[in-house]
Amino acid sequence: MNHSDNQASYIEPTFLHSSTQSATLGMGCFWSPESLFGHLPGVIRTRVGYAGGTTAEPTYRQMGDHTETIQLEFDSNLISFEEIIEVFWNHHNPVNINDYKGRQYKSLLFYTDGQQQEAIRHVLKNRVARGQSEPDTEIAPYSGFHLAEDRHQKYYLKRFPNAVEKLSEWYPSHEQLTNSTIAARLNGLAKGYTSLERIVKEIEQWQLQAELKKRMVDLIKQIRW
Ligand code: MHO
Repeated sequence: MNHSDNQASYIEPTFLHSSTQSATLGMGCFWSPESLFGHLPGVIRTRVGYAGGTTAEPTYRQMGDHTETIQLEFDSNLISFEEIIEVFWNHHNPVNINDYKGRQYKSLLFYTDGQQQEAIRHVLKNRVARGQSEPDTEIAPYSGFHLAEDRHQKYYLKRFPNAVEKLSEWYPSHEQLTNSTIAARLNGLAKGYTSLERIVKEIEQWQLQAELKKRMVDLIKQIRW
């Protein structure tokens, strides 16, 4: 195969993981939490969007009764839903003082099934046992997700044009960049949650051909931040 062929298909998350779950979370402006979760090994994909409301076709300017949310796909063999929600509660203040921006910045946690619901109960119980207060988070069954505009996806990564330019060799479309695991990690790096060294070490563990991993590492080492 020619090296200029579309290599992105080789690193689509579904090729790497067998046991995937999703989580959808609201914790204020969605830019930072996308970086936060994107840096965690086991997280396959991060996307930002609007959820929890009834307004049809929400946009950033007109999200109606929706909330800014992050949607994660993760490999539950590598990181559990419980770990995800510990990170969620440890990294935002769920109290929405004076209903600031209405529902836009609500602390919101969705579950997709009974197991996730049970995991939430368990984490809440442990938190209370540790003396932490009951968070003022709305907990609800998952009811859908509206993908936000491209400019909001991987927001901090996009502050670095050279990173976006280098990644476009592997991920030519917005959609591919949005869905990319590497872009999620680098979005975490752009916000200071991880280091290039940690990302490289993680890539070396991935179940991919050695040649592809080498090319991927070479590419991200060329990025000028
Ligand atoms: N930091 C922005 C919020 C953007 S976030 C996508 C602001 O100060 O308005 O809600």
